[in-house]
Amino acid sequence: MKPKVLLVNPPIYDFAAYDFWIRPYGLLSVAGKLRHSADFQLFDYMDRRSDENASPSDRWGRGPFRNQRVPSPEVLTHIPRHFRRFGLPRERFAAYLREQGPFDYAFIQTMMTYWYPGVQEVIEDIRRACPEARIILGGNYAILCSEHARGLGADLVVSGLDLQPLWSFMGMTADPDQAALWEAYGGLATGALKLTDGCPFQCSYCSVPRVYGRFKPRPPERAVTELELLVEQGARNVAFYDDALLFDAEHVLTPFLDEILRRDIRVNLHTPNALNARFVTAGLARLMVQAGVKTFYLGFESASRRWQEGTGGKVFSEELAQAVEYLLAAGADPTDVTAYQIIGHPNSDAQELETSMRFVHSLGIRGMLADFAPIPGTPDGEACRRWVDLDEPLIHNKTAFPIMRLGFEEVNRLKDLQRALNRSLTR
Ligand code: B12
Repeated sequence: MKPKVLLVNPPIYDFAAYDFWIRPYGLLSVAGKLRHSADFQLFDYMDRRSDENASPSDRWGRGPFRNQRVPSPEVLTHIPRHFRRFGLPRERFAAYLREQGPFDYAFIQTMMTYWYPGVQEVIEDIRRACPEARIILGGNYAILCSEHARGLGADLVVSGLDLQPLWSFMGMTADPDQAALWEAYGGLATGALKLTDGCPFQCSYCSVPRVYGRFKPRPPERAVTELELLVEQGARNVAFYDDALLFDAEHVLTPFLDEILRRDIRVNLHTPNALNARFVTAGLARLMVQAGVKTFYLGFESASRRWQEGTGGKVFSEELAQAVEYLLAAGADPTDVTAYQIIGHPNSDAQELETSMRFVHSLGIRGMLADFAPIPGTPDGEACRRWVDLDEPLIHNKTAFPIMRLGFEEVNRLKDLQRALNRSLTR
C-alpha cells in the first residue's frame, strides 16, 4: 500500500502579505519525486482560487489574500502597524483533517523565517486531529533556523538541501527527475519555476551563497516538462524563483526560451525574485519579450557606488540604465519594469536612498522599496545583532527592521515618495 501524505502550505502571520505569485514550490518539488510511490493530498492555505471570498487578481494573476487582524506578538508590539493572519480560515483545515484523515505523513512548507507561527498552528492542528501522522518540515525556515524549527515539535526537520534524511526516514526511494507535483491543485492560475540553484555573487545581505554554494543549472528537460505541466494545469502566469536567472544565459535561459518558442508554449512569465541588470543584452531582452516575459524586476538596491561596492558589487548604475534601454527597445512595457531598492539596510547612510529613487525614476521605470530583513548567518544580518535578537525569528520581519533603523516617519516619507514618483510615470 502506498503511504498517504498530506502536503500543507501554512497561513501567514505578518504585517503585510500579498499574492506576488506565492506558491509552495519546494514542497511540490519534493512531493513530485515520490509521485508514483505515495498518495498525496494538498491543503494550501494561501491558494486564492480555493477562497470563495478572494478579491480579484490583477492582469498578471497577483492579488490580495483574505486576512483578519490578530494581536501582534510580544516582540513586535513596538511596531506601529496592524498584525494579521493571512489565508484560509483555521476551521476549514480542521474540517478537512476530520474528513480526509488519517494520514501517514504530513509535509509542511516553511518559507520566511518570521512566518513560523503559521507552521506552529498547522503542527498543532495535525497533532490534534491526526496524531498518527508523522510531521516533516522543510524549506527556508527549516534551513536558516533549524535549531528553532526543531523546537516546534515535528518528527523530522530537513535542515539542508540534501533530501536523503527524508527518504531514509520514510524508507522510500525517490525519482529525482520528476517535475513538481502541480497536479495536486486540480487546476491552477499561477505557478512557479526554477531553472537554476544558487548565485555567483556574494551579496552581504543574502543567504543564498551560503545555503546553495556554487551556482548550478537544473536539468533543462525537467524545467521544460514542469512548464508544460503548469500550462496543462491551467497556469497563465508563471514566476521564475531563480536567484540568478540571467547568469550564464547562453547555456541556461536562452535555450529554455528558444524551446518555449519552438513548442509554441503560450504563458506570461515573471521575474519577482529580481534579475541582474548586468546580464541584460539587447538580444536577450528581445528574446525574453518574444517568449512571453511580461514583468521585469531588476535588483538595484542603491545608486551609491560606495554602497554597491561595499555589499558585493552585483550591479552598477550605468548597467541598470543600459538594461532598461534594451528592455524598452525590445518592447517591454515601462510600467512593468521595476527596480528594487533596499530600505532600512544597516548601512543606510551610505545608500543615499532618495537620490537612488530619483535616479531610477529618471530612467522612466517604476521603483519598489524592498524592506531589509536581517538574516542570521549573513554578514549584514549578523551586524544587526547589536540592535535585535536574531535568535527570535519574528524579529527578522521585513516590516520591522526598517522602522527600527530609520523610524516610522522616515519609512513612511520614503514610501510615499516612491508612490508619488511611480504615479507621475503613468500620467
Ligand atoms: C521565490 C522567493 C520569494 C518569492 C515568494 C516565495 C514564496 N513562496 O513565498 C517573492 C519574490 C515574493 C519573495 C519575497 C521576499 N523574499 Co524571498 N525568496 C525566494 C527564494 C528565491 C526561493 C524560496 C522558495 O520558494 N524556495 C523553495 C524551493 C524553490 O527551493 P528548493 O531549493 O527547491 O528547496 C529545497 C529545500 O529547501 C527543500 N525544501 C523546500 N521546501 C520543502 C518542503 C518540505 C516539506 C521538505 C521536506 C523539503 C523542502 O527541498 C528542495 C531540495 O533540496 C528564496 C531564496 C532561495 N533560493 O531559497 C528567497 C528568500 C526566501 N527570500 C528572502 C527575502 C529576504 C524576501 C523578502 C523579505 C524580500 C523583500 N525585502 O521584499 C520578501 C518577503 C515577502 C514577504 N511577504 O514577507 C530571504 C529569506 C528571508 C527570511 N528571513 O526568511 C531568502 C532566503 C533570500 C535571501 N535574500 O536570503 N521571495
